[in-house]
Amino acid sequence: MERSLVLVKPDAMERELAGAIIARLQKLGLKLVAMKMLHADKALARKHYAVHKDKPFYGDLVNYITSAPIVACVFEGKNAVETIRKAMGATDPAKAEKGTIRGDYGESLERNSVHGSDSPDNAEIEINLFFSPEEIFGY
Ligand code: IDP
Ligand code: MG
Repeated sequence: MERSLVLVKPDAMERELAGAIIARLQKLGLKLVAMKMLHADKALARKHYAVHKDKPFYGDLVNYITSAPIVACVFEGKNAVETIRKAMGATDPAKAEKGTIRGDYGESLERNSVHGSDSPDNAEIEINLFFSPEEIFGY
């Protein structure tokens, strides 16, 4: 069974959109198997965005995701990664279709409301950064 890590980013948290975003993902037939609110520290953020460490926006990205509390979730189901990526829409909200999370809620490339894992392998790595095995439920 495939899993994906979802983060509700600070811009969406500020606008009280966590529930709306999680509800959209639950309606896709995916199972919510772990969830927590946390204020990520720089070390966690740097690891989470390690694939981008050589990009010019890496520092800003780490500062942004650590700027306020976020909600982290694990969703499980068939094609969870691709299903969530489709529901999120394009990285840049200006290019994301209406009806997608970023198309409807995103404010800018940085303030794009949501993170979703980009592959099943990266999902497992990301999930392990945010959750211990006892915090993930099968039911
Ligand atoms: P993704 O979130 O759609 O997987 P990634 O390419 O993995 O997109 O980038 C991670 C995050 O970094 C994006 O969600 C976005 O907020 C931010 N980002 C991506 N490209 C840029 C950029 O060119 N400038 C500033 N921020 C960017
Ligand atoms: Mg990505």
